[in-house]
Amino acid sequence: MAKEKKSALKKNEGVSQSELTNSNAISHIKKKRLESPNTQTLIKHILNKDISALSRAITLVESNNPKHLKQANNIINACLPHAEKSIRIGITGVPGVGKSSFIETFGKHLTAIGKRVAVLAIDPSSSLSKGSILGDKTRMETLAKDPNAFIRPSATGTTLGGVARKTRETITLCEAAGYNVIIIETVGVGQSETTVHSMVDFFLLLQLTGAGDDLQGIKRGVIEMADAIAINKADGANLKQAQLTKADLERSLHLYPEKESQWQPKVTTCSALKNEGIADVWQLILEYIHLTKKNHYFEVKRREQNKYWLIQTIESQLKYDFFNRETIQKEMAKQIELIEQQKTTPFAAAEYLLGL
Ligand SMILES: Nc1nc2c(ncn2[C@@H]2O[C@H](COP(=O)(O)OP(=O)(O)O)[C@@H](O)[C@H]2O)c(=O)[nH]1
Ligand SMILES: [Mg+2]
Repeated sequence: MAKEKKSALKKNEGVSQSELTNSNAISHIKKKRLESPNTQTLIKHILNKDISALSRAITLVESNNPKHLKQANNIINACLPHAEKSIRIGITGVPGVGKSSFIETFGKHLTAIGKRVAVLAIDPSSSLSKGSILGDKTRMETLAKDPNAFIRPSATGTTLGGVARKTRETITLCEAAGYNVIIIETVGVGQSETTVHSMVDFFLLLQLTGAGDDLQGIKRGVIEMADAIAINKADGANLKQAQLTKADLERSLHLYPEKESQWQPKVTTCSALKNEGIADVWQLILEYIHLTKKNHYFEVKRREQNKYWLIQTIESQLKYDFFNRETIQKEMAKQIELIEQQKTTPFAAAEYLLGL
């Protein structure tokens, strides 16, 4: 056994081989691999719908290396004129409601009718729990194999803002690569719904039967953002209850103020597992697009979103630049100490730091 191990030809099945290889060499190769593609070649291949070029460009967008970011910016600028010809859909709902299962069935429906679908995810918790990504990948197994679908697990980042910016840029890249339906999944917690809402045309909330809003942890704000609510798992013994929940929700939606889009949010039932009611959701979205293109809300919203992202990007860049300055880091610590000793106030300290 010991002798066998020494042979270069021996392959250890199921065992990581990395410790047998020079890790410096690996990182060198990885670096080269990331650096080597020429910007113009990448752009050309992305516009030719080449998935590996698209993936590589997204990796550049997600990188924190300034050189990669510069290359990413050049690619995005070249892609921009080719983007925007898509329908962007945000999907939210509490963990376990069936978002991934829904996207799998919905995505298959879309590719079957000739659409090219890109699925992105915003999950601020994904850097903490890798489990959810793994779970999603297996739930979208058939869609992942579909040549007309592209699934990209969520970018990891230190802040939701960072992840969001990367997702925005990834949308542009996907659109330039010819994907005409972009689906963005978010977990139903925290701020991520607002972020996703600010980058999509249509916002879909998945709900479960029975339980009230409070029980499902859905905030009023999220219901207000929804253009449609689909009650998932409307199958088997659950079907009747789903119909009741639908009527309930319809009643409560009427109490919300009219939307700027002039669209009356719809409630529907579906089963991602049984592929029932899925095509209806797509019909709803088409109705919405038809209405908002006719009343021009569609373009207005996209323009507003662009403005929002401009301000957002400037704000986060300014903040980043400020807090990363060496003098600020040094002086900040001093000022905090002075505040603790009650020798200065937070406002005076802020004024002092901003003036440096
Ligand atoms: N009965 C039924 N179960 C479903 C349906 N959709 C999803 N599920 C199940 O609900 C669980 C959570 O689904 P998943 O797609 O991972 O939810 P996510 O956390 O919202 O992405 C899984 O066990 C699914 O098989 C459905 O339409 N009907
Ligand atoms: Mg999921």
